[in-house]
Amino acid sequence: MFKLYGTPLSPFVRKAMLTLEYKGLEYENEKTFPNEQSEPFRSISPLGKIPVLDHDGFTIPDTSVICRYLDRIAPEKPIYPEDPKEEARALWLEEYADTRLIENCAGVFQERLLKPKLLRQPTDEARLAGILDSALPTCLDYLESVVPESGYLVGSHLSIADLSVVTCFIQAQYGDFDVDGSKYPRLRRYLDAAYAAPLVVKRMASERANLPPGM
Ligand SMILES: N[C@@H](CCC(=O)N[C@@H](CS)C(=O)NCC(=O)O)C(=O)O
Repeated sequence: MFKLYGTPLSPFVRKAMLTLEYKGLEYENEKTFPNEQSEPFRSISPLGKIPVLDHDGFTIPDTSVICRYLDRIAPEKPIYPEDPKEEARALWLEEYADTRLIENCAGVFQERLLKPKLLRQPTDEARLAGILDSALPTCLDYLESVVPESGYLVGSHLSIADLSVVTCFIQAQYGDFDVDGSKYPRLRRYLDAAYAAPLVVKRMASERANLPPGM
């Protein structure tokens, strides 16, 4: 049995959930928030981060490790390309999404939605402007240069690259940010196709149905 510790509004938890769901693996979600300090949680997540996967008592943190593990034990719908160069490319895009892209997409989410609507804290307007005017456009320029005319980010199948990138843009959507198709036509087409995929439609419907009050 699989149990995933975390909260679905975390982009990393979403990435792990999308992987489990893509592979048709049933799981329970153990609601756990970032910075959970309890000793049992810290013992399975030494960095204090979500998500953590529990597979029949075997626990492992970090989505890069979790997704790879899931791919090894449920290889039917592989998310890591066979071809070494394609795999390297997919791993790079995962790394890019997990660092630079999420920093900015989650920043928009935090400043426009989480802080003002849920935490009742003021928006850091300078931070938000820096993201929207400079940091995020730099990411979008880069992605526009690597997204294909159609299809998946790498090769001819969905891969860890798609799961990692799409979860970031879903996060930004919660902060009322979406990609302008007149500036980034390829990325826009790619995201439209991703958002229409049953896997993503289902995940987003589940998230929206469980949004905390005020969000
Ligand atoms: N590299 C980790 C990142 C996970 C991560 O940063 N999770 C956030 C929530 S979205 C968190 O738990 N933050 C709490 C902290 O950094 O202390 C992964 O891929 O799972």
